[in-house]
Amino acid sequence: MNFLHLRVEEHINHLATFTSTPGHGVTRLVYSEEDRQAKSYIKQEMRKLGLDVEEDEIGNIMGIWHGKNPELPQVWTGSHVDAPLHGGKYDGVVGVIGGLEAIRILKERGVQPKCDVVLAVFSSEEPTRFGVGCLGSRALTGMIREEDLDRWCDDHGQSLRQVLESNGKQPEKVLRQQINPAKVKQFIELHIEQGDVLENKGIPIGIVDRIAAPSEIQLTIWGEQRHAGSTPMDLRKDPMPAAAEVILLVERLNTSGISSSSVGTVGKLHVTPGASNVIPGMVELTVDIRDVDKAKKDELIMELEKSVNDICERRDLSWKWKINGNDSPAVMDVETLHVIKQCAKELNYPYLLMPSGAYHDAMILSRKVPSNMIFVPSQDGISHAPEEFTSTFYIVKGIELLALTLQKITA
Ligand code: HGY
Ligand code: MN
Ligand code: MN
Repeated sequence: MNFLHLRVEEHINHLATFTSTPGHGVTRLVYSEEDRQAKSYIKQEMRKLGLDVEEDEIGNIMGIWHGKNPELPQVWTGSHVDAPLHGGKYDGVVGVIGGLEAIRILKERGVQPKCDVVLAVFSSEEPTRFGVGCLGSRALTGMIREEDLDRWCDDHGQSLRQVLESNGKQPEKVLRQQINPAKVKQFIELHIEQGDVLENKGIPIGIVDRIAAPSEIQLTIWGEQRHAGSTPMDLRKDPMPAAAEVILLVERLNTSGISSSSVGTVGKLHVTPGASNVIPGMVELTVDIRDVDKAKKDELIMELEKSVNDICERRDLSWKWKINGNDSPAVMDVETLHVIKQCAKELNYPYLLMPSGAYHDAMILSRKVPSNMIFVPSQDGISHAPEEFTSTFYIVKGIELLALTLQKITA
């Protein structure tokens, strides 16, 4: 066990203590106290490593390692530290501490990069709070519109604009703080695979060639709130059975053969008023549908919306369909993908070219900057759960590959 292993474990275990559900996984909602603590830890570690630390209006953090010629376009690496509800210790964190330790490796080797190397912690990668993910990287790539500040709300009805203002931030500035693609030549994100392909094949490294994109939809169905006992079945306008039909439909459409690569989940269901002896007046559910094939994903969503209309019409219910996010799949940069392959060969690390079923900040950054991802295996393919685990043995391999790749593309 060498110092790098020890530092990786120290970072991961320390960051895991910043959770609002201790003992039940890592829950770290954006702009929560735990999110603030995690970011403050990373800023401290960046400063200890001699990086210049900056923070922007939406909470992205950039640790800058100045290169010999600051005029040259920068190379960025990094990921996120926010976590879903009862998530794991590794999602996002591996890319942040991995970037930190990769920079340390290069510094200890006496490497002097030609251009700046920037370690980024993107704010709000998880959709947990606002229903759509990657807010930090969307802000940096100019993908947040004025109306989004008001339409993206958390479960308390607080809009992104209101939460930013209550954190002393200026929402208008969020709309203007984009990176200049001419000044950033590359982004590379180290991340856990969050699936079981690498583990099943016994391969330590994944090199991502494309990223499936999500569509995040909020469906609200209204009925009539009535007594569960005295209301005859034929007089009910119960939104719950309608929601049940929709939930089954999401599964059926994604196993129907319309697309061979789509997946669909209803992860949230909120019933109002939520009493056992009351016919609900309102049901809200979220639909998350993803695919590497944009046309097929659009077809699935159109099909689903049409069916929701038929279900609600037949049951005489009203409904609202709110698309929070509707991203296009991302293709990774081919030129740097070959550099990563070359480096993996040099290190004698077997690797697999593969798609990512999960989305990442690299999906958003790739709209403006050539982007790539390096995966390390997830034990049993588990992620977004307390059982999420990736051995330090694999994380260190990912860091060494990231370090060698950064060294080559900044030489
Ligand atoms: O949902 C995702 O794919 C990412 O973990 N936010
Ligand atoms: Mn995640
Ligand atoms: Mn992630």
